[in-house]
Amino acid sequence: MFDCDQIYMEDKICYCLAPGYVPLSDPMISGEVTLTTHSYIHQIYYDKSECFTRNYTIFSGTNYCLKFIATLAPWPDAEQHCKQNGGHLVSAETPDKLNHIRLTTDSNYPNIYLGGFRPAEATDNSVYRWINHERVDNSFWRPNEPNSFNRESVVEIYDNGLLNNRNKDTKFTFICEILVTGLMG
Ligand SMILES: [Ca+2]
Repeated sequence: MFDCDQIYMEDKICYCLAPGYVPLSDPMISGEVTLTTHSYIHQIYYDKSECFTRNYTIFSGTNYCLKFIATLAPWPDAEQHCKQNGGHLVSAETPDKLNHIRLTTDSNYPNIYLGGFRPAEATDNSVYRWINHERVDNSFWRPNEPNSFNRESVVEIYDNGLLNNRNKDTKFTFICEILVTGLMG
């Protein structure tokens, strides 16, 4: 998590608006570095009871719960749906979390959106981040991914359990995540 610049409440949800300062090297201006500010909204935490109320899948010993959404939507609409349900598209920061995501998938849908994207400031196609701004681990990708085919810029989990980048306008099902206070029992 970042230090918070602003915190505000909306309904029962507490949001933190944090800046990410990303150095952009311009090849035309050799040796110079400019700073651009990008805002990322971070949900803070719900009470654990929200996972039950909203019928999310629980993984004991974690501080999150997940839900597979069997609705086909472009990636931005999928993220909007998750936000309206108290969270975000899921971030797979660790191998354990990726395994929990695999357990949440539905084999009827071989392509499922997760909360990974190529940041606008990325100059290298191999740099992807999760919604919470952590780097996507290179070992999670399918062989030869992420590629640069068809302006692909967001992350799906494929039926073999590895990641692929896709064009954000393609309609897929998706997995939402809610963060909770404390660990799930
Ligand atoms: Ca791809």
